[in-house]
Amino acid sequence: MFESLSSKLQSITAKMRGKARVTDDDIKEMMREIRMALLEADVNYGVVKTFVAEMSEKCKGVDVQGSFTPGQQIVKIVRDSLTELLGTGESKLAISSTGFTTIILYGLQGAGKTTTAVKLAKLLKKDGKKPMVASVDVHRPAAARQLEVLAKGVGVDCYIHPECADAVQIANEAVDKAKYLLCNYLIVDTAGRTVVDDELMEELALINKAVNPTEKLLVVDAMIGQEAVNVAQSFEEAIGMDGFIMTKLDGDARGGAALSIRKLTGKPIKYICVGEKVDAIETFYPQRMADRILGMGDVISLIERASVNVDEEEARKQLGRMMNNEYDLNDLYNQFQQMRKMGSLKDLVGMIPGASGKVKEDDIDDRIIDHNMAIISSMTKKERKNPKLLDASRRKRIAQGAGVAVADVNKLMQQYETSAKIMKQMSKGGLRLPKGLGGIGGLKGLGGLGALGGGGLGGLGGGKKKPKHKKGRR
Ligand SMILES: Nc1nc2c(ncn2[C@@H]2O[C@H](COP(=O)(O)OP(=O)(O)OP(=O)(O)O)[C@@H](O)[C@H]2O)c(=O)[nH]1
Ligand SMILES: [Mg+2]
Repeated sequence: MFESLSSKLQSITAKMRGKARVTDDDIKEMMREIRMALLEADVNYGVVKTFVAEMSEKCKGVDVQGSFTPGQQIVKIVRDSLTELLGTGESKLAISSTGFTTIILYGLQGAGKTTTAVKLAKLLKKDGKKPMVASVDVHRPAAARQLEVLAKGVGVDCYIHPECADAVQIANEAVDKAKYLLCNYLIVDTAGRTVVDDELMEELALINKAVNPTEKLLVVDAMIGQEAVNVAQSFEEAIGMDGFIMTKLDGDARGGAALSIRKLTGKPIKYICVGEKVDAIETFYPQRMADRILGMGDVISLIERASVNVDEEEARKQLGRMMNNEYDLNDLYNQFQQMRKMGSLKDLVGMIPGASGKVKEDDIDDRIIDHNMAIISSMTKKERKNPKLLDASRRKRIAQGAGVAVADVNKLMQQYETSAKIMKQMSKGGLRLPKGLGGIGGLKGLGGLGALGGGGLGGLGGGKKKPKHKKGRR
């Protein structure tokens, strides 16, 4: 996410951070570099101009006597300004006082509405709510079924009426059905449209009236860049909007849309989507995003993801086993499984402070976890319980069974040993995860993250390039 902008801003701020004295020229030079980086990331010109001007003004007041160096203070100014640009505070979803909250999702064709409807429903469900999704897309024949299939996959109620061609009627039916099922959230997925299609815009206005939404959210594809601002303005004029859900931030969107949209429309980004999977949605927190862009990592998002996706019961069991020094390959297998649930390794690495930039995207191959799981699956029960049994001939057999090279089996065993060592240290109370991961130790849900310190992320390399397995690599 925002790789190019992020790496530029990181190197600009790194230069500044160490400075004990900062001259006016230093600040001028930094502002020039920041302006360039933002423009290259496709941030709106006007936004960049005011942003940089305001920031320069704030830098003038830097206190040379303070407990932080001027360089550090300036980095903090950059971070705060970026946070402000992204929108202050968390943009919470509004809740209806009636106890029945309706959310309508609209946007251009292919923006990700249907996928997002289900992602959002899943998020609400995890939060103990009872959501229902409904499709009022009567224009694309397969649209309603697409929603139905996705909703079924996450165990969320879904209302569709494929035989009916009247979107407003379906919207009314969906409201009735959701209330009948005692759902407290209804998420309405609408047909994709182009902004120039007046007929579809009128239909949307009518659906809007029928549903009387608590939240009108525009789903925008980050890849369309600054055009998102025009799209937002058209929808705002036609039916109004309360905020954005920005999708496809996992792609090579340069970030311009996310950084410009709040200032130019005054509307907050409420969620961001970072992948095709139903879990790839996050509440948008401006400060955390600013920190992620500036390479300060995003440990809090990581923690949240871990605590939502990691099976607590499983984590507790593993912790107990670790304490008793019983950590074996079954446990490592379970850790891989937990990591799978947390999402893609690329996303996870991006959230670890200091890790982005040091680990190259190309070196991260999500298939490595599958390979490792296949290797462990090819072992006998006895071998999994007692890894010491794994001599050369057994390793050869396992490699053949898993369809990998013996070297891959060896690598996994090395990772296992590192993990086991860490577990042992933890059980003695003297946990020291590899540098940079220290902050993640001590989390609840540690069962899954234990693998990050040892076996899991240690094995990031793989796939196309033969990984150079450096010790302590994250
Ligand atoms: N990489 C990535 N792909 C996404 C994301 N969100 C959606 N997609 C993909 O984008 C494509 C379109 O998503 P849909 O949810 O069908 O989009 P839609 O807005 O409902 O499309 P229409 O109903 O045809 O207007 C699908 O292939 C999704 O898997 C995301 O955050 N990241
Ligand atoms: Mg759709």
